[in-house]
Amino acid sequence: MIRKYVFGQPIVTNAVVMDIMKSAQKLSEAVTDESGKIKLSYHMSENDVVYGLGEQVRGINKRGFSYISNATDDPRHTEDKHSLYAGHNFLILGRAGEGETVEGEKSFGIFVDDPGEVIFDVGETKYDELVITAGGDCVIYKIDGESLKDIVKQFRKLIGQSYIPPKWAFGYQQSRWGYMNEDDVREVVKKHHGQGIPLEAVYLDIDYMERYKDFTVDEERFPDFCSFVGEMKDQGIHLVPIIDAGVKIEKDYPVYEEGVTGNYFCKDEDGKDFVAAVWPGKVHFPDVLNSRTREWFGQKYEWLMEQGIDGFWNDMNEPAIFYSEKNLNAVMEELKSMDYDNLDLNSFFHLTDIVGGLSNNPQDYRSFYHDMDGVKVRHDKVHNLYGFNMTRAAAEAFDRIAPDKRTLLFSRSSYIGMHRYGGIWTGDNHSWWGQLLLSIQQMPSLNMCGILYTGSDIGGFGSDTTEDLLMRWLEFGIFTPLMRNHAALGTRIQEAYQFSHIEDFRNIIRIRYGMLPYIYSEYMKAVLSDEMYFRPVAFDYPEDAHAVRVEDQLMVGESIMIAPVYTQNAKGRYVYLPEEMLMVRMSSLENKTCEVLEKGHHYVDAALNEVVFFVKKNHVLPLAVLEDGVKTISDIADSEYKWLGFVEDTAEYVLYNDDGVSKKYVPENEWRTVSLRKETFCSCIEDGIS
Ligand code: MIG
Repeated sequence: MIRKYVFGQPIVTNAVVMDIMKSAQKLSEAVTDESGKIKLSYHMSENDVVYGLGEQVRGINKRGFSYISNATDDPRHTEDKHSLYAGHNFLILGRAGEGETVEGEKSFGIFVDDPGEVIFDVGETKYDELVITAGGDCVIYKIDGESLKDIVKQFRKLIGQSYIPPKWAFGYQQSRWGYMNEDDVREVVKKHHGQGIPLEAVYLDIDYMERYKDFTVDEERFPDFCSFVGEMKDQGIHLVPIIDAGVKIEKDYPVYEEGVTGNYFCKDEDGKDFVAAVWPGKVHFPDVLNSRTREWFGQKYEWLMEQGIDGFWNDMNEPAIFYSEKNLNAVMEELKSMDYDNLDLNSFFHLTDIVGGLSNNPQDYRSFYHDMDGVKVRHDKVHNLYGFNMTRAAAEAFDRIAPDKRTLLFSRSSYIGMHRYGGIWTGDNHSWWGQLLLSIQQMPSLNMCGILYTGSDIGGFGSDTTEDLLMRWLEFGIFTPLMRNHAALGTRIQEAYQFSHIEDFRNIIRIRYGMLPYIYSEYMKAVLSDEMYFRPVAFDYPEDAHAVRVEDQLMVGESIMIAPVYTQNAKGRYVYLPEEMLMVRMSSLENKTCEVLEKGHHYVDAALNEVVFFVKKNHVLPLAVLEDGVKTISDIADSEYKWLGFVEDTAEYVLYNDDGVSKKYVPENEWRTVSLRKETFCSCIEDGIS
């Protein structure tokens, strides 16, 4: 059951799609404090668990820290940070059941629909208290359910169906900030495909543009973009260009000129177009919270689509600000007035503070305005909606431009509701082992919020990766819907073919392709039935006290559990099995062993080149049959499967498949059910049952 409570005069965010009557009762745990903010307080018993909050730092159980929804371009995702790129204001307070288990019926979900700053103090100030602080104008939804899964499902119905990318977007994708021209891209394709490593897409980062201007292509680097897109298509490769939020201020640049004359940009206090600086230098921000602007900005993507582009990533849309014109002027004035012949320590630190504080400055976010279809709103009140609406602008345009086709789209910043329009990637992580764990832990939290098409920069974005880190990260990345290797300019090159054990990389990436029928089926079923593709182990085993504490294993789809290795030099790891399962160890699609392990704690070996996962009892999964030299998804016949599984009595598997590009999704009553019986399924792998 969902109850809706309205405080003050909330802004319409479009986070939810269901019309719910507001509750006649008051939300008894809510109080309004002196400053007009709404505070919800809950006592937590020792074993209560808190799930959710989407893209955030720290563990699956969020208890013990506070998290602030305030979309921020911060490339160091360390444990002391309170905000990353998004506002995902949904959590579940999982009430402790008997022993240390988690009880379904007493647990509940809270969604705070407030696009300004919201603080979730999950037992940081007081270990036994959960305190949520929101602005005075907001809507709060409280969800009761039978189980953790049920609470999520109700929430997901409330916020609407998740985005579905084209099927090719489930293939392996390569990116790097630093591919400068056609030849750089050609080489990436040639080296992957030439080495027998499947590859589906190459990303174009900011350097494809002419001086970082959105919807332009640099003619020296890409002299005939349209035919280059075609040349890549002929090899099965999709090019995915980046689009940034800021529009460069430059005379005669059509997007800028149209934006000014059409009155499409955010305004400052004086009603002038607000000036900030990002990659292109000085920019204006399209006011994507305005429907007219959304239509205009979205339509700009058409120019690239006409040249054959069918995927985009939206960046810098917190929106990130390197500096604002106004603040920079003020800081420069102050610097000039400083007596730098005689800087004492206080003034020196003040100097570094004001210079360092130029970027993403809260004061700047309070100094520009949106026109939300007739209502003037100061940006900070709706800050977390910017990335959502930039992405919505694009998605709504795709519906007009190519209504029957799926287009790949994902964003850096997001708010709940954006999951209907696109996916997200988890931003600028680092090539650190701890960030691999963070990525594992973010996945189920994101799925709770409806964000299913997601993944992290595999290998790590910032810092130099290492061969073993990339290998382990790929072994986890096999399971993330977005499987993209991406790195920052200036870091060590990290395409799979750059390392000595190319064969292992080839094998690992081929395992992903072998598992595609499963990954795609499970993704689509999760979307079409409002379920989670990645789940904390406790969601499937709430009555298991050990399962409730598991922080580094995930349920993936209906049949399997994964326990990725995420530490340096490990030759394996401890795994907790909440029931008897079949352990599958693969060093390649062709080379696998299976062993039934009983419920309990195990030390499981996993050599650097091995993927290990666990199949639940009476569950199976389809594996595609891959020929040598498969280059892209389209090289795989999707009519013939092998079945891998643990059949003690009978197992049924619902296989979903479709053409992968159109929006004709197969209705539930036509999903294909495959039954396997023990008598016919003798070993853990069956060949060629189609
Ligand atoms: O300020 O476009 O998160 O993926 O490579 C950096 C360059 C801007 C941030 C994105 C990253 C991308 C980078 N961008």
